[in-house]
Amino acid sequence: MIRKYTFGNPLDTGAVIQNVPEVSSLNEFSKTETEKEVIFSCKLNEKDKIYGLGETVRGINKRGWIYESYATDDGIHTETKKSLYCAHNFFLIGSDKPFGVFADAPFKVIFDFGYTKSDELNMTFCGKDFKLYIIEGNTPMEIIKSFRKAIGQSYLAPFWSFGFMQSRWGYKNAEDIRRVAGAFRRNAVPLDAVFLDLDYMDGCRVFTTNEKDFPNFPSLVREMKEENIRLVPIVDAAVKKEEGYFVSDEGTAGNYFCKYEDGADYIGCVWPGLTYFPDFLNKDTRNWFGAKYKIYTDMGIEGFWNDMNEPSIFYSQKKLMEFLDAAEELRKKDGDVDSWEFFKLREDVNTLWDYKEFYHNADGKKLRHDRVHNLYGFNMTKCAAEGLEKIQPGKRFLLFSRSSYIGMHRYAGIWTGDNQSWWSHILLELQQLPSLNMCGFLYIGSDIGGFNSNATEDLVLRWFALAVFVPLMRNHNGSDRDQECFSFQHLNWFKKLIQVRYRLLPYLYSEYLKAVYNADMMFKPLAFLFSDDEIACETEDQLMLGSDLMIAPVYRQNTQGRTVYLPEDMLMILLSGDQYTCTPMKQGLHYVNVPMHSVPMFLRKGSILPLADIAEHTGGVNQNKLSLICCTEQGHAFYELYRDDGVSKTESLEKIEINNKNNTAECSDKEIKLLLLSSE
Ligand code: MIG
Repeated sequence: MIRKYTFGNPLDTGAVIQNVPEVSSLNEFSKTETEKEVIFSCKLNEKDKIYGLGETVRGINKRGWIYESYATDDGIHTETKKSLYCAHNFFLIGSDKPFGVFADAPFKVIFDFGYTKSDELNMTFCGKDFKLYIIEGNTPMEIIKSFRKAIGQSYLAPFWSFGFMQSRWGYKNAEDIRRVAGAFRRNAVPLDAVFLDLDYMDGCRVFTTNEKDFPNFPSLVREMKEENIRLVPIVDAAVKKEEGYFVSDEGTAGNYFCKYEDGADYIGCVWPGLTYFPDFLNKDTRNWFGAKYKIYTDMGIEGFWNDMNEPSIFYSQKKLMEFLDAAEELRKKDGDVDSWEFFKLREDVNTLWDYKEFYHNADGKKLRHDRVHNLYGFNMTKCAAEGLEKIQPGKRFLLFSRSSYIGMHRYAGIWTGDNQSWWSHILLELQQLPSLNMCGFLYIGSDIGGFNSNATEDLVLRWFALAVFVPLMRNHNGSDRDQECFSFQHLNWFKKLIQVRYRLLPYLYSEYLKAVYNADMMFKPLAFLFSDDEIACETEDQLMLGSDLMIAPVYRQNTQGRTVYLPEDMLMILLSGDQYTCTPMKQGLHYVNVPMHSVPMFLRKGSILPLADIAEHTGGVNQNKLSLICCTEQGHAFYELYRDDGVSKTESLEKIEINNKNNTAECSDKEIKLLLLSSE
């Protein structure tokens, strides 16, 4: 059951697409109105847990911190941060009477989850036009499923985008791309895509290519495709301001850019220098910008990542000038500047100030950016998805974005931005997975090895052993030290880990499809399945992947393995390349040894883990030959495999039953050859 409560005269954010009955009051919260804000409060019982908020810092249980939903380009994701790149305003209170909340507002919303007072929840809307949805259900999963149905089916990523992908900010030319691709193929390390960062463009001008360093770009795309490697270019939100550059000219002529209050085009600065910002809240702008992706699809491109769409603004000319004037004033003091004056000056050029400087024309309505800020990345990526659908109807493209709002999950995935090569960020990724799933984002992932800071080999190896389970499996890096697997000592260990990914693909894509079609979560906290088990409910470094498999990656340095909590008897499987071992384990706490080249996972009783043979790219995965690891219960095990063509949007879903009774395996699809692996 969902109820909607409307305050003021809100804009349709596009998040909820189901008709929801309207109510005029809410009994879950008390309400306080101030001049500019509306605050909703409720009491928290000692044992209540709070789940959700998608891409945010800290644990799976969000209680005990204050979060600000306001898309922010911040590359230092420490546990004290309040905002990251996205605005995912859905959460649920898990108590005796659980309920979910979706704060549907395009401006800042503050979630104080027991931060100011440990037994109080306060939700502050920094504006007076919004919708508030309350979702009831008996269990967290019931609540999440109703919410997910209300916001619509999640984006379907192509099968190839579940392959391993390599990226780096620093591949400067076509030779770099060939070198990287060549290293993977020569060493038979599986790979499906290489990403192109800023350098493939001509001076960071969107929708161009750099002819000097990437001569004959389409032929490079073709050459790679022949190796079964796709190239995935970055698309930045801002457009270089430059007469004669077609995107700049068309944008100014068509009134497609955000404007100052007086109607002049707003100018900021990002990578290309001075830039305009497409007004993605405007339908005409969306049609125009979305159609531009054809420039790349005509060159053979099938995937994109949209960046800098919070939007990230380094500075604006206007603010920079004010800053320089202020600095000039201080110069008169001859270096004898009061510390506070100095700090104030340093902090003065910031994006927050600029968000109040420019306006959107949302199909006739003039809206100041800060009032609708959280919708920018969503609408950029929506326009890309809609553009791509017009360019090649019915085709699944890879598309993911850095910034997003709930609703964007129908159009694309996300990656979690500029994380760090920190051990704690392996755990952060794990903890973000279920929170993102709750908000509809299923095609997700973090930069393996960390984007900022220098990584060590053991960190990257351990990170891989988590990433083999995550839909978007991409090693990306922007620091000095190379972190491709061939940059370290033990390429063979990395190879074994990546091979495990390809063995898991039938299971992973199946669990992904199930989550898409059943409005389910691919990754669940243990608490959602073992709600009577107090230890399971507090376990935040293990997850359920689907309902049959538990994952527990190692995320600490200098360890041989880790302690794992089993909420029930399970079968531990250690996969490494084409090798595996199985160990039945009893309910309880165990220390398990995990070699650097191995991936541990735990299968529930009565379940089957189907494995493909190793392949060097997704096209080589034979879905008609599956090896089964069975954890039988009274001689019986079962798995329902979801499968489709992985390419087209038209539904081709097959549901295949795989049964194992008394050591004979059967499959409802007679084409599939089954091989029983021993779980002794
Ligand atoms: O200001 O394009 O998060 O993945 O490599 C940095 C360069 C801009 C931020 C993205 C990162 C990407 C980088 N971009």
